Amino acid sequence: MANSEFTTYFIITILFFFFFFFFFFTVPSTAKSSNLVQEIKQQSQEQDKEPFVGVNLGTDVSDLLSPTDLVSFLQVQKISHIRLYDANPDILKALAKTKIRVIISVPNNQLLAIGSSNTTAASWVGRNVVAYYPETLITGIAVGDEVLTTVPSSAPLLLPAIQSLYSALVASNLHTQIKVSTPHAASIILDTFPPSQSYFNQSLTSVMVPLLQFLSRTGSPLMMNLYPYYVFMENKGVVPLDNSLFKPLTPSKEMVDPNTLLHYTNVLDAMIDAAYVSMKNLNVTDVVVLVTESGWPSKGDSKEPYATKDNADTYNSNLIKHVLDRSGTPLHPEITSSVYIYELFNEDLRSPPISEASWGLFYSNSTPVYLLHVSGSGTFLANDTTNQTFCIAMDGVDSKTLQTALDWACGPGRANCSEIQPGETCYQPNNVKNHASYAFDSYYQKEGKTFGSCDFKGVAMITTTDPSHGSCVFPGSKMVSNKTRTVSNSTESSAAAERLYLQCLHNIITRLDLFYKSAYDQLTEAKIQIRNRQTSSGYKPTTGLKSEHLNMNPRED
Ligand SMILES: *[C@@H]1O[C@H](CO)[C@@H](O)[C@H](O)[C@H]1NC(C)=O
Ligand SMILES: *[C@@H]1O[C@H](CO)[C@@H](O)[C@H](O)[C@H]1NC(C)=O
Ligand SMILES: *[C@@H]1O[C@H](CO)[C@@H](O)[C@H](O)[C@H]1NC(C)=O
Ligand SMILES: *[C@@H]1O[C@H](CO)[C@@H](O)[C@H](O)[C@H]1NC(C)=O
Ligand SMILES: *[C@@H]1O[C@H](CO)[C@@H](O)[C@H](O)[C@H]1NC(C)=O
Ligand SMILES: *[C@@H]1O[C@H](CO)[C@@H](O)[C@H](O)[C@H]1NC(C)=O
Ligand SMILES: *[C@@H]1O[C@H](CO)[C@@H](O)[C@H](O)[C@H]1NC(C)=O
Ligand SMILES: CC(=O)N[C@H]1CO[C@H](CO)[C@@H](O)[C@@H]1O
Repeated sequence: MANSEFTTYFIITILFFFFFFFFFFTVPSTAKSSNLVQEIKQQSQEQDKEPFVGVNLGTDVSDLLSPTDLVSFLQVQKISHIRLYDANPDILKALAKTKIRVIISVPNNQLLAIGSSNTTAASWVGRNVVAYYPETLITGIAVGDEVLTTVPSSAPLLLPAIQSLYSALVASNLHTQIKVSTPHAASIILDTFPPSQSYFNQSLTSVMVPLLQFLSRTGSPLMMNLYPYYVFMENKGVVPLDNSLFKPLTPSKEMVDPNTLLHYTNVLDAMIDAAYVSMKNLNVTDVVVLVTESGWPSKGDSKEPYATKDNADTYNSNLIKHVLDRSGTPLHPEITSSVYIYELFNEDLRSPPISEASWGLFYSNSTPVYLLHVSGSGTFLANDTTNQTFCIAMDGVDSKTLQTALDWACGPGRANCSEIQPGETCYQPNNVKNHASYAFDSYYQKEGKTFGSCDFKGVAMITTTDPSHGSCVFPGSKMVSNKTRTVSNSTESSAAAERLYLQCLHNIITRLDLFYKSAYDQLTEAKIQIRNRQTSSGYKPTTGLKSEHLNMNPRED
């Protein structure tokens, strides 16, 4: 980071501190020994065993929400884990008595002070941890950020700083609840693909060996900032975009590790396994990888054509599903790494390139940058726009096939098709595609948008664009309908619905059989494919992927 940029950031941080200090000084301090706190603590310890998705909270934002609004926003979005790049006292105060767990950070510019004095480390812990815990559920201290690659001159201070902070936690008897570690750039690992041949840059061995031994001894995670985006950008032509975005791949496109014959369907898993292999090379096998940053920018200049909302949406949606699926990695299916998405808000104050200001899931006013597709993954980010998905008919499907699906939806599918009857608000345009879209969406919403309820034998697709038009409001839309019905009109419509139902029924009886049979066939076919995939091993490996400096723009807060 350039000096001037750093200075700007520093000044802004100071300003924020002052701002929050004066305005939120009056937040009442809370009683330490309440039952609620005990309860929350217990719950948090149980929940911490499950893999989770958290978010990074960078504050280079011109109009950041106030700490209390921020915390309400996190709660509404069901965000339960955050990482701060500092130990912002007002945010920590506002998090009190919530179930939100937080990793706080020692900025790189404080390493010198903390690494060279046990007293400074102890007072840092007193001021930033003991003062808030357990009302605020601090779960970890990230000491510096990408120190070994961005400020190598501070490398000798890293372990002393970590150890002093740990000692201070021990003195307060908080070392079992709060873990100390340090986030690394992916570039400390060389030869990421195939993962089985990865190793830590040997120039760093003298730091990595004692660090890993510390992590192992204290049950702390190896923190890694892993960006398939940069791997893709620097290895275009070698790493397929789909592979970076967790999209399903044809077997020929999967990366196969020639030494282990493990199949890698996505770059992130390969990067995580590379970390496990690198640790094993240093004889450390009991340290878990925690992904402290991962994400995809939604906007970039002409040099970053893949920084689009669509790709960012795909990456982050698939990332969330991948973590919550708990399927681990090919090498360690039993361990699913938790991931902190980089990042919650677009940080408009970050300097160019444009992508630097475009990693957020939300704009700073808390409106979503794009609509994630994570329904079916529990409640995480549920009140984002994730519920505003619609099911519509695909383009380019012949009308006969669509009609069959439409008949099924309005008949046995029990979709509410009253609005697509003649004279009703969604009747126009009067074509099978429009009517099918309405019926599909009705069915999809009625089924709670579960996985598979928007398929209709492959002729339906999920969209985040509200298909409502004119006065026609789709079932999934939150728009308020403008129409006012008279009694006679609604009677007419239910009569019409009945007519349609009867009309459909005779088609259905013959077609239903076909529908289920074909669904069954598809299922059988899929099962056979899965079996084949598991037993075959002869896929051609992708050529070796050299992991250069993968994280090009680390934060240095
Ligand atoms: C800090 O304390 C540890 C033991 O807790 C000790 O080994 C180390 O020498 C101390 N460092 C300094 C700089 O005082
Ligand atoms: C390994 O680390 C050293 C020291 O930080 C650095 O100079 C070198 O470029 C790194 N090697 C690679 C291949 O990244
Ligand atoms: C790891 O263990 C092997 C076998 O015990 C040993 O030869 C090697 O030196 C060890 N490596 C490190 C970094 O401790
Ligand atoms: C069907 O949809 C219409 C219009 O949205 C609504 O008035 C009606 O109550 C719905 N019918 C059922 C059975 O849900
Ligand atoms: C989103 O949809 C799910 C399932 O339909 C529902 O349980 C949940 O309450 C909805 N969330 C919001 C915020 O509407
Ligand atoms: C409802 O009416 C308002 C004002 O007439 C219009 O702006 C809005 O688009 C209408 N909504 C729908 C769903 O038609
Ligand atoms: C209701 O029906 C009457 C006559 O059948 C028609 O004139 C009127 O436009 C209808 N209203 C709506 C909202 O469709
Ligand atoms: C971003 C967003 O849609 N927020 C909404 C979440 O849900 C609450 C209450 O249901 C609304 O008030 C927010 O506007």
